[in-house]
Amino acid sequence: MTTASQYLSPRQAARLLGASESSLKRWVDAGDLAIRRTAGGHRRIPATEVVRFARREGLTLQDAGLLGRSPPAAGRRLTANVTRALLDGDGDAVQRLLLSAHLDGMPVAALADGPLRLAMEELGRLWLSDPEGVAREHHATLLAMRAAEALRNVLPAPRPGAPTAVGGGPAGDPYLLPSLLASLVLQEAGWRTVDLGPDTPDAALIAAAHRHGATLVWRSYTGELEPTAAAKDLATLCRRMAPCRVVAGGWRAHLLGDLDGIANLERPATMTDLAALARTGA
Ligand code: B12
Repeated sequence: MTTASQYLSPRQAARLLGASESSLKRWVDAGDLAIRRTAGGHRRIPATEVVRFARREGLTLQDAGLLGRSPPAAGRRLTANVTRALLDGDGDAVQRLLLSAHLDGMPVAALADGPLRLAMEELGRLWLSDPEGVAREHHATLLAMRAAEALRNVLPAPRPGAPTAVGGGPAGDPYLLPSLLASLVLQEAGWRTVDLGPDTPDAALIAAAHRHGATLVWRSYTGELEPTAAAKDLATLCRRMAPCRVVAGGWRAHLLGDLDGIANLERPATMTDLAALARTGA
């Protein structure tokens, strides 16, 4: 069976788009649909490319079975499968599971708050009992990142004139996934995003935000931090960025205390909350 991480023949792609093979050829010739050639010279179209094209053109996918979509898996089962795939180091499976769930209607924010967060939490306990635990955790982080980037391929591209959001983790914070996921959630809500990744000092974030004309910056507080200093830095960041919105979240964000009275600071607890607030302004 063809899976969402694989390739379709022109005939399959046309069927999926509910179009004729000659229309498909026209789109390919016009450069609207990227095509690859197999070693034997056969034309193949990445499934993710077909989904992206369908979204852009407002077409409804006609035969989702071609993407290997499974019926909506119960959340717990999806989490168990993602955890298993990450533990096994099976990157294709992680990608397929997340992509299928997303194509079945699960927003990126729900994938982040549910299966991805829970699977990584489970992985984070391995080091206590398994000498290879740290290695498996590192590998899993990279596999989860690749799968998250594959989701970006099927998100709608930002519309011309879409507002820009720039963000990353604070200086000294090594965590990659939370900031990457925040950028995907914002993109899904219609923003153009620039993820600066982990360990991004305030001065660098501010310079990048100005260069990109950002109207929102995000911070993910996940790594170890000194609460008083981090809260002071965040207040200064808000002051220097005003009136740009500053969105602070992450596992350790609650350690920063109340920070009341900063007009341009928003503190959503989850990616789902981020998605909700991102819809205002996009
Ligand atoms: C992977 C990992 C690492 C990797 C990171 C690799 C990388 N480059 O990304 C490395 C190896 C660097 C690492 C290091 C350490 N780690 Co670590 N790590 C993890 C692990 C397993 C997963 C983190 C992750 O990516 N989660 C996935 C994200 C998506 O989930 P999340 O962080 O919960 O984020 C959610 C929300 O907070 C929110 N959110 C996050 N960011 C944002 C931003 C915005 C704007 C919004 C709105 C929301 C939001 O949405 C997300 C989805 O719901 C966690 C386990 C866990 N429970 O989190 C341990 C964990 C956090 N690490 C831990 C520890 C102990 C350490 C080390 C001290 C280990 C050591 N001895 O060196 C160091 C400290 C590093 C530091 N400077 O802070 C402990 C912390 C325990 C504690 N209470 O303090 C944990 C909980 C593991 C454990 N059970 O012991 N770690």
